Amino acid sequence: MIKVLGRDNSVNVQKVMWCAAELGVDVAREDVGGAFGGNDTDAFRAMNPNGSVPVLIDGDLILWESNTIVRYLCRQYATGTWVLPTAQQTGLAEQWMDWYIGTLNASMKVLFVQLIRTDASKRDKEQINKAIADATRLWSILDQHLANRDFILGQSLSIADIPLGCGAYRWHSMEFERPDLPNLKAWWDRLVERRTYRKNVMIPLT
Ligand SMILES: N[C@@H](CCC(=O)N[C@@H](CS)C(=O)NCC(=O)O)C(=O)O
Repeated sequence: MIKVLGRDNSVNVQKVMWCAAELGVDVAREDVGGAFGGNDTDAFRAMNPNGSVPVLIDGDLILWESNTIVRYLCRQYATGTWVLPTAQQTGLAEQWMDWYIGTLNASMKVLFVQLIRTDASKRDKEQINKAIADATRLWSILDQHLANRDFILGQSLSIADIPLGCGAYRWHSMEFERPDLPNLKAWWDRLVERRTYRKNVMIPLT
């Protein structure tokens, strides 16, 4: 069976677990990283020299980088609407996946570290306000894109929704004054309806 190494409260592990669940692929997850440790051993670093989670093991294949793992799962196991029909659709899906990890993730990470991992007395308000402003500007881009679509590529959930969907849980669950982004909220509500999303992504923020 496919194995995923990584704690369930990691946003990057959540991408992989949610994607596998949507594809109907059985995965055995092992707690590694964070409070569980185990990601700084020689054996782990032989698999992923970065010492980070997730790591996926599928037969002889060992893969790290969450977006890459999601793409691999899709290429190898997708059926039905999860098979992207054209290079154009694949390009658009990957654009949104990489936009999350390469652009939006920076401000989301600051918010997460400040609001979840830092004691209230030690928070940096200036950093928080800047991160809210940056993230708002970026989530607004997705909000506009979703004005006439149920999901990021259109009618069906796809890998394009996976990284941003994981980030959207954090955006809608952390405590701060959130701007009104109705299309984004409606899309997030559609994700929350899915049992796979609730089970693999909506895990208490710690
Ligand atoms: N770009 C990598 C980032 C991986 C990463 O930073 N993972 C974090 C968890 S979200 C990690 O391993 N942190 C150390 C730990 O959990 O001990 C990916 O997308 O997989």
